[in-house]
Amino acid sequence: MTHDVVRQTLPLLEEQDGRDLYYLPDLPEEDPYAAGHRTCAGCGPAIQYRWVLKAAGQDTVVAGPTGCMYVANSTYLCTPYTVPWAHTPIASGGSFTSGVAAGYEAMIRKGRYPGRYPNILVMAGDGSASDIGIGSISGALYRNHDALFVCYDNECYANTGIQTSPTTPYAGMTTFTPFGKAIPEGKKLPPKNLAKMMAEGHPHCYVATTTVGYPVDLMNKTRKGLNHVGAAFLHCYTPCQKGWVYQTSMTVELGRRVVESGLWPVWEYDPHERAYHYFHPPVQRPVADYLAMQGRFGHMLPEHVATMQAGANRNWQAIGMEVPKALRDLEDPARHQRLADEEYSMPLNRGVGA
Ligand SMILES: Cc1ncc(C[n+]2csc(CCOP(=O)(O)OP(=O)(O)O)c2C)c(N)n1
Ligand code: SF4
Ligand SMILES: [Mg+2]
Repeated sequence: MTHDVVRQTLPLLEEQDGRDLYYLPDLPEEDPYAAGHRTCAGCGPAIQYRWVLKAAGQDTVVAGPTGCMYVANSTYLCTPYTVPWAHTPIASGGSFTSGVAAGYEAMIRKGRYPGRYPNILVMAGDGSASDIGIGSISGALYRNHDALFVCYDNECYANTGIQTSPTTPYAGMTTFTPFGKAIPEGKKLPPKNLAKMMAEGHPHCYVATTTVGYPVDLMNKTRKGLNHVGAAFLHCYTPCQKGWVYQTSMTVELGRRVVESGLWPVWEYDPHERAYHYFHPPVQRPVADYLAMQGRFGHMLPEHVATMQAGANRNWQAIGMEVPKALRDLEDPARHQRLADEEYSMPLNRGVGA
């Protein structure tokens, strides 16, 4: 006799007039990622882990490939997880999670697991999801296992000493992309567009991008990804305080500025409509407003800032937004100084004590 697999539907949080994209007064009380881990102060991935798991709730099984969020969260006999969690090798986040999903399906069908189908997710770093483990995640998406595959993107291999990864931005300094006379920008290549690769390559999957600057957006996309019957991929921007060198309190502010400067388009791909839905931020600002907050960009010369602005302007067009003349003009290197000497607007008071 086969048994039905009963799936859960998580309710979405309200987004009123776009305001709640920023603020979430009533977070769910449950905390499957509790206090007591050892990540750096202001760690973006830790914020993302907490919000994703709050959105997923207690009936959740989570996997974590090797990276900061494995090492800092799994000291012997000490863990912040109040739900089942497993470490996987860095290349195996996708295949391990496929196995968990297939295992629960089979056990429920055979009557060997009495509960509902749990929320199954993996949170892999950018080194894992966009590089070493991309094959196993792509395979899991292609086979359409019912699970959520999250990439927490701190734009470097942080745990092994801040080395460059495919998602490290142009001119982002890492220990493997130092700047000097031969290569003054540090990193020459643009970042790999991981989320678009996943959406274009697996058109039957729910795919979305988000940042730690938008808690409601992040939590709702987590729930949409888990509610989607089949595979879903979420790409989340998560600043790394240690690797990027910025004021500890600015993690969430960076999560908004990266969007407002056109460097991280926020969107959702709907597999039923086969269409992208882009978020159009109410503020458009120069890239220098974002770059100048971080030590990893301090070496940039005027031509590098101008190159970055040209890329951001292309992104604005790609998501269907006008590029204001003031931002077009900033494609001219003559409009810039060395980044270390650039002026930038101080963080706005958004009412969250920044
Ligand atoms: C096959 C393999 N190669 C290299 C490593 C060494 N290693 C451990 S953690 C890590 C960094 C992972 O980077 P990422 O996935 O971006 O996570 P982060 O450390 O940034 O959180 C590396 C390279 C490994 N564990 N396995
Ligand atoms: S090095 Fe970066 S990603 Fe790792 S714990 Fe510290 S802030 Fe978080
Ligand atoms: Mg990383």
